[in-house]
Amino acid sequence: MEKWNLNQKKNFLKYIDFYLVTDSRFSKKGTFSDVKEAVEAGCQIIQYREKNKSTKKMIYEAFEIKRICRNNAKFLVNDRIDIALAVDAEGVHLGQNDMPIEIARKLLGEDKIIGLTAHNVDEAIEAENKGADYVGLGPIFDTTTKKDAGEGIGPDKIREVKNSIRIPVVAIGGINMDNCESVVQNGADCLVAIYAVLGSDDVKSETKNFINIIRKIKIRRNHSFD
Ligand code: TZP
Ligand code: MG
Repeated sequence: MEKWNLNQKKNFLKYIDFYLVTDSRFSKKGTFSDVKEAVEAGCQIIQYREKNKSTKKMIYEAFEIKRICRNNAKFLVNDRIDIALAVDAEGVHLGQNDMPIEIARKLLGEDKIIGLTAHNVDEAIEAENKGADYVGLGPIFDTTTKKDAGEGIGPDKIREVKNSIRIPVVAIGGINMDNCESVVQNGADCLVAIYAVLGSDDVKSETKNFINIIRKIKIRRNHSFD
């Protein structure tokens, strides 16, 4: 895997649009197949997220997912700094109750991507001030994928958060093909859709559908700012 520097990292994050988070509960053909298909479709970030697997199993799966991503997608690990370090992943995604970001940054170094979950403007500003590379904002809509996610905050909140921070905003939670337009229209830089992609019959074409619609709306959105 190519090594990169801080500027390359920041540049990469400027142009993200669709981000896949794995979830073996919904996978029809297995997580490796999901990742392969999403990367083939042009997905730029894969986050390995598993809540109930042994560390040994997770290390094995993380190595394999990193291999599948190669130079075509960045590979992050949810929560588990130890696994990210063990497989030399490109970063981690942390929740509000995970390892404090200052400590995670010391362990991982400046070149790694650290994303932090935020539910509101205050948490987003704090995440930026503490050195997060992007904010994962959500849940935008109600979702059953994450049981303790709470109620959807609504797409209007994305604009509020976008107006308060400079780092990219990755929207997550209950996003599907029918509501993703409002998410991007309200300023999201990137979005995650777990069930909408993994629960579909064709991960590759569903990923492509998301990427196409996100890019189309971004072009329209950018023109309307002219
Ligand atoms: N964090 C906030 S909502 C969520 C996570 C991991 C789950 C999103 O899943 P889905 O299926 O796209 O609603
Ligand atoms: Mg977490």
